[in-house]
Amino acid sequence: MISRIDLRGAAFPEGGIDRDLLPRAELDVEAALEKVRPICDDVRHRGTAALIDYAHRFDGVTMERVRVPAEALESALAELDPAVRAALEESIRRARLVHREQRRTDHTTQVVPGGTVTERWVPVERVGLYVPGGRSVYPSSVVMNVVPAQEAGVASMAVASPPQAEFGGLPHPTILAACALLGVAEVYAAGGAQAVAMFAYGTEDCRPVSMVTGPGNIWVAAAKRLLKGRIGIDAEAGPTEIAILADATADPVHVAADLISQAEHDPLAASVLVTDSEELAAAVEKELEVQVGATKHVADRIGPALAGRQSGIVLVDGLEQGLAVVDAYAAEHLEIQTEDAAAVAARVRNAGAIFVGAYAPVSLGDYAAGSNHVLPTGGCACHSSGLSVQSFLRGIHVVDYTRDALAEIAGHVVTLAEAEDLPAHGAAVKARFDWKVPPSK
Ligand code: HSO
Ligand code: ZN
Repeated sequence: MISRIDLRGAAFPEGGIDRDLLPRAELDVEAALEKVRPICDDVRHRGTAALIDYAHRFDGVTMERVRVPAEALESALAELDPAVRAALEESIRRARLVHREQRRTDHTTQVVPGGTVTERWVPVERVGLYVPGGRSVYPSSVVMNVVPAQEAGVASMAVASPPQAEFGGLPHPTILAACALLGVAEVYAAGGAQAVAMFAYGTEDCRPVSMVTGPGNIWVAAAKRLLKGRIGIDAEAGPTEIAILADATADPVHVAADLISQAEHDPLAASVLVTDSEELAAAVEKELEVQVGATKHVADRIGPALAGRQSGIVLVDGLEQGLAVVDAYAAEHLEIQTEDAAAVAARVRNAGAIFVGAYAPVSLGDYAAGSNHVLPTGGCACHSSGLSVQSFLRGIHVVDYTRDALAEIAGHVVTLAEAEDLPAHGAAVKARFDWKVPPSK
């Protein structure tokens, strides 16, 4: 069911191993761009009318308005299963605890007497948060998007989620309930590329936003790529990934269960085990057979995800090679199930989030660890981080120099301006002194 990639005995180059040797899903966002471009243009020009047409075409929904009325939010919350409500409340409480402490404080550096640079952290004024619908109705993703934005101090935020035919053209009721629980009153029944375009360009109902975050399918990713620049984005989310670095001490029952857990999201989801233990690999393979049979979404997601070329068991010679492999892979989620797991985790350079030891499964992070579950996929963890308070802040440099402080550096500024053949740059400094200032040494 799951393939093996045997890297034992392979040379591991100094600069890290070649990513292409490792399994990974291929997602052709570039090809999707051509399809989403006319949709985004249409929303730009026809606004709400275009959104209503696309809801009909893509979601099979006939609706009159895109903005979700306040009463629908209130009744969704009133009807929410009390156990789900309690779990969401605890998830929110823990996420707030963690994200609140991520807030940055402004910092002033005195460069010279009279010359300071302050880095001032300012939240983005208005953001649009996309929450998928259809196969993946995740109220937990509402929490993971809204909490960091709120803790960053974002003043205005709107949520969009696809209209559901089953619920009279509204987004799924648990999504609405989660919004109500978090105090988000501006919600739109819009999905896919058209929802991102609504946020970017604005419509009669929806004021344009400065930034769009949240996971989504390939159409959402393509619209984000297309509109990036006009809006800020968090990342182009791809199919979810779990990598597990495990040795002979790991429990194959846990390892198999965790590999299956993320395969449950998507037939393109990736589940990768990296181990130096042939025995563990064999036991996990056996355990997968047993557990997969007992799970719900076998045929449509778990089966194809585990059998796909994006998943596999990678055999390595030892821990050092295992670390090289997981660093090259840069997984969205990385579990460390080895002896002395915390020490091994501390050596990992590239991962969206790291889960340490036997009692920190990815599912915990998905819902209620306090960490964020909107994380970089597709190897982007080698350069990007998951959603956090920081994602919604901009650091503005505030430069404040007195006359004397400018005079002191004026000579060097003029010299560099001349070296770059930009004499007007130098002149802007000279003009302040009638150029009586001697160039500094
Ligand atoms: N594992 C997904 C998030 C999620 N899991 C939502 C369950 N619900 C991507 O990090
Ligand atoms: Zn998940």
